[in-house]
Amino acid sequence: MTIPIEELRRAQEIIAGAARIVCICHRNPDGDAIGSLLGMALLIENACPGKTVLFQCTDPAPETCRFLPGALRIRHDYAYIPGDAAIILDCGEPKLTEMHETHSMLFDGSMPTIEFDHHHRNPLFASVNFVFPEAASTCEIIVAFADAVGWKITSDIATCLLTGVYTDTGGLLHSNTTAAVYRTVARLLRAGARRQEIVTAVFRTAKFSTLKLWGRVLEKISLTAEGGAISAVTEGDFRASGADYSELTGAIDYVNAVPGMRFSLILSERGGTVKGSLRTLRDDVDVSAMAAKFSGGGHKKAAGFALPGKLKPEIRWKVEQSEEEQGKTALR
Ligand SMILES: [Mn+2]
Repeated sequence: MTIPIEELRRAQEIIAGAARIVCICHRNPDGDAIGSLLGMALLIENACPGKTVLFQCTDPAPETCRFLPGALRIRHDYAYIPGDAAIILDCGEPKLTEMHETHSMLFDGSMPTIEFDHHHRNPLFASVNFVFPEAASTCEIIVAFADAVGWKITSDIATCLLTGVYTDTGGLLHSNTTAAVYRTVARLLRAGARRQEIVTAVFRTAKFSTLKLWGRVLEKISLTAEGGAISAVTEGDFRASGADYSELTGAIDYVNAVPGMRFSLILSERGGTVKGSLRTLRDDVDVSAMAAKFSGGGHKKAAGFALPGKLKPEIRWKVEQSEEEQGKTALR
């Protein structure tokens, strides 16, 4: 991935010309959203003293990411002032910010915006777009950008950015873990990224309520004739386990582990919406196309959608005769 020089120059102009810069990531943020939000906000604060940098997300950082520097500075009350510029991170489309209706100035061209993203159906909605679908994470793009403009990546910033690289590659295990990803990891470790802090907080910590919720997910897996491993969690499951919605993150990788399946799906009930998370391990299945049928999106191997409604269980029973019984029937 090479950062195009013309876009780089325009982005620098936007940043130089703004007194306040608001960094925004998608609602219900994952490690890459939080890592890229914090990484970018701290990079600008360091490189451009005197500028006010706002950390904005509709939802707070998930608990697993609260150890990151700056995580507690995230607010959800951004109010536009003329002269502001925005940097939008890890958002495949405007509505993922959940600010598309309340803050139309972000998307109608009335304020300068820069976006960094790696979702392949991104409609390039910002004034300057750094969208690289071949990147495994948004954090990877930010590392390339910071190095291209010559911004210093401190140990704190490297820790934020490595979190995004790790979470979007499932701990460097997903098929999107290219040589470029390993190069980025090496770059961040040299910059002082505190790898073990990330491993402990993100991959080796599971709350009691999370394990209880995952137990319910695993208990309810069913396999469909179309080759799907499917599970569902209701509001009742969240209540009974004491888990919040964000604790479902990661459970899909277990559902996706059933051998021979084409895809996996977890449906989860959240207020009046049902969220679907899709994964596949196969090259000939595109789950982002499946998600698109339900107005969702994502990547070829990991995608999601949300539909208004509730979950209704459907149980099917049929009587299957034993071979012995069938034999008796045939003899009569
Ligand atoms: Mn991402």
